[in-house]
Amino acid sequence: MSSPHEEMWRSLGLDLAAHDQLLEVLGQGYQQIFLAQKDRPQGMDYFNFVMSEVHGLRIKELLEGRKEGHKVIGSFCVFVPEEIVRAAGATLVGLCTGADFALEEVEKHLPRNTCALIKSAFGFKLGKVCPYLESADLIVGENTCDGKKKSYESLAGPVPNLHVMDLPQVKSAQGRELLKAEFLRFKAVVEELTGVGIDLPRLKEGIRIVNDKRKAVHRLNSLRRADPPPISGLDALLINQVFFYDDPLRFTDSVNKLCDELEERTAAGRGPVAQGTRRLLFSGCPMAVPNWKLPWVAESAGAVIVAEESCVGLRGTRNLVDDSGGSLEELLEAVVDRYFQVDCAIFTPNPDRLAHIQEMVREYRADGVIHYGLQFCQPYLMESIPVEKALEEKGIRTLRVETDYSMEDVEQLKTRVQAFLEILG
Ligand code: BJ8
Repeated sequence: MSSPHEEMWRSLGLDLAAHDQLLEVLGQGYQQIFLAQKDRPQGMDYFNFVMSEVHGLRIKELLEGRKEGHKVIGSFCVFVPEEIVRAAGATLVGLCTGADFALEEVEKHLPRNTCALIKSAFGFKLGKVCPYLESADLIVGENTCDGKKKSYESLAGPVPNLHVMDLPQVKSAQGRELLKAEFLRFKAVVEELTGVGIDLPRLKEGIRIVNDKRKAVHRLNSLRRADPPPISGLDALLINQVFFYDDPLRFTDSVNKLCDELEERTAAGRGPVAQGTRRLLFSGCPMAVPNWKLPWVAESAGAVIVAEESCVGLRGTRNLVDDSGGSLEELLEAVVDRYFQVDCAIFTPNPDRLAHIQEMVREYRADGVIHYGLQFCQPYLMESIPVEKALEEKGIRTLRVETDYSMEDVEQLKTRVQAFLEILG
């Protein structure tokens, strides 16, 4: 049956046959992983709807917004300051990087030993299946890991509207200066694109919108500290993923409504699992839609994920921007301060991340940590070794997993996760 959005996808230049295939696989995976869960909160209906229309109504909405002059900016990283984008009346969207696509074509541009996340970005572009990429007026790349920074040189061919933001790798005064300079350069690019000059009231409003969105997910995360948590880790991950696509005001409202329901569930001691179920903290590389493999394996094995130390999770959302400044300059400094605290593994050294993982284990009462590293991801795989050592020294059981987006290792992962849960007792 043809989709009501077919014409829109055609106008964006998508490969309709390939895109249909992608949606079919996505739909089947969603059914099997999310809809098959028992006793989900009613508030998840909204997120089911968002996912069912993630390439449909949301794209239509963005395109209609463009007709009214609201530009769309796509990004691959949580270092892109959404506050500046909102201040200019534009919308920031995360770009699809959670599934393999057009691998053969991708490997003509990238070495085989490139992480799946970077390959996915290329695959969605070269395979013409990402309506977000094709709807964006500007795409922002960032010099984070070596893989990403070098791959943007190649991506600039098929993506001429690419702006590359340089980023520091050291948390020093010079590092902060670089971040500030790059944010100011980005602000100028956004102003030119939108024709909007970012002033104090505009930036204040942008900060308010994004802070509210982050506060809503903080509220959701806090509720997961209960035993049993009132929501599965899979559903919470999904919300953290939708964070990157949805209209921010509607998202904030929907998460807060869901949290009202979760508070009631917590008061009634109700949750998707029994009290005393083994609680896991996930830590490591970001999991973009539709990368649900490892959380699905873990929760199917009888554990519950209570938090994510990830850019699609608390690493990406923790810390608000201080909005008390009375001048544009002060607010811009506050934006820089907030982002400079993101403890991505590209920073060297990166002690804050280890401290944050330990803090999260305590706060979320995790019984163990699963460290998730994408194959060929040097920063997170390198960091996983000292992280595991430090956690184990403190008596926190840790399982290091290195995987990719294929389903080939599912059985092996099941066995390893099961054995880990047995060790946790
Ligand atoms: S701030 S984590 S979103 S860079 S998995 S591409 S690191 S080789 S994604 Fe990230 Fe920004 Fe950091 Fe967060 Fe490289 Fe690793 Fe691939 Fe990665």
